[in-house]
Amino acid sequence: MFYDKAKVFVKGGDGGNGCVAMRREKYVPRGGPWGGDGGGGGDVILRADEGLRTLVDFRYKRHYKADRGRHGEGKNKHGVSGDDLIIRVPAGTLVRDAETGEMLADLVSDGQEVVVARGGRGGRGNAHFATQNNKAPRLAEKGEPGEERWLSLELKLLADVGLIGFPNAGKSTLISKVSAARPKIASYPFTTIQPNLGVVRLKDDRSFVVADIPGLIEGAHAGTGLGHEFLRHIERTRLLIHVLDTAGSEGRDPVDDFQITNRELTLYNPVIGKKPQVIAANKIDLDFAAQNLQRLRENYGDKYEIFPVSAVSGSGLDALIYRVAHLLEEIPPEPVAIVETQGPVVHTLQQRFTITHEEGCFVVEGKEIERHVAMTDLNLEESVERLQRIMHRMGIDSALKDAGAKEGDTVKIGKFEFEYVN
Ligand SMILES: Nc1nc2c(ncn2[C@@H]2O[C@H](COP(=O)(O)OP(=O)(O)OP(=O)(O)O)[C@@H](O)[C@H]2O)c(=O)[nH]1
Ligand SMILES: [Mg+2]
Repeated sequence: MFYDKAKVFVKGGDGGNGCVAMRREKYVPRGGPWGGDGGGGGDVILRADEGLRTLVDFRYKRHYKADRGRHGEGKNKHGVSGDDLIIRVPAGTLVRDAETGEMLADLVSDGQEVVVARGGRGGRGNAHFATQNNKAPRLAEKGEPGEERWLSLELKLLADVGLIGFPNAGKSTLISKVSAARPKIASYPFTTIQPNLGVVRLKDDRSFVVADIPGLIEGAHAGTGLGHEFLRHIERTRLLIHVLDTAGSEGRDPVDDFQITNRELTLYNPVIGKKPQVIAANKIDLDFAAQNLQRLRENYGDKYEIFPVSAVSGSGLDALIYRVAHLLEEIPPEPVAIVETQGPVVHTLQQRFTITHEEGCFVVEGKEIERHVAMTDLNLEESVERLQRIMHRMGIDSALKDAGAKEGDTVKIGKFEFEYVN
């Protein structure tokens, strides 16, 4: 099976900081705290889109960040929330956390969404922290940092277009010219023994997937040659490019070749035989090609579009692929059938924090506490005091003691470093 893969970095927007402000107005003596909350950061969301077929876009842009929340302001003014960032991916994309391999979503149907990085909460302004004892707290939270992670995206490629034709007609040469696929090319039959997939990307951003399969010969439907084994790979394509050796360089006649190949297709599977086809009249650079092109036009010109091309020199290929892209827009994609659908993603509850110890330095790690540290303005004494209360509540104090922390030892949590006091 062929997969298109991409690795992208996503980061939710940071929350805005809460504000420390005191009410100071005429006629309002000793006003209370008046600092607004920061706005929440935007989420990064992946959304399945049936109109997209490949992950090529992610080769060019790999970093995605949602908007941050604005900071809170005085007069209790709350910061505006950051906008979510919606990234469109093809329907059928599997989304995993690149580091842990955890499956986050299997985006099957059009419009299906998954939040891959949450925006941070806005920090609360000092208005939230007033108590009986402290009516004018100089204390506010910083915004919570947005979640960030690397994602691995994986898409089972379904070919939109199949290349068919006799061995040596130039199918692999053609796919190598219009896509990044690099199949083996040689002047003997059955050079291709495995199908190749290539993504064709047009200048106007449209893209489609082409399958190059081994050549078909007479009797292919009954197992002669190699091609029959691979015909199933083009069963779900929407259109076929019938590649002909217009020069008849093997001593055959392209007018006959066209008929023979089509007969084999229909005998193998009438559905494939009925797929729309365009003719790539290849090897137009060689002698006799012009004559044979004329004959092809006389025989098939009224039923099929014929594109004279040279896969080797590249001439005529643009006209062919732009026409194919246009035709594909009129043929709806086959619905993506994915059998093993994952249920909703369940996050396992993790141990809240861990403590490691090295030469008088204790390092506390854990998402929750690190988040609290990130949200604390370490320059504000009251904020730090509040952080200490949180650590106490989470049991970090006693865990440090159990781990052997003594007066004067250093404790590190994220960027926060302090001396342990008993
Ligand atoms: N002169 C000329 N030679 C071509 C052209 N296209 C392909 N060839 C040559 O034809 C030979 C066969 O090309 P391939 O691309 O391997 O043909 P294929 O259809 O993939 O063949 P199989 O994999 O065996 O089915 C190679 O020697 C190519 O260089 C063309 O436009 N002009
Ligand atoms: Mg080939």
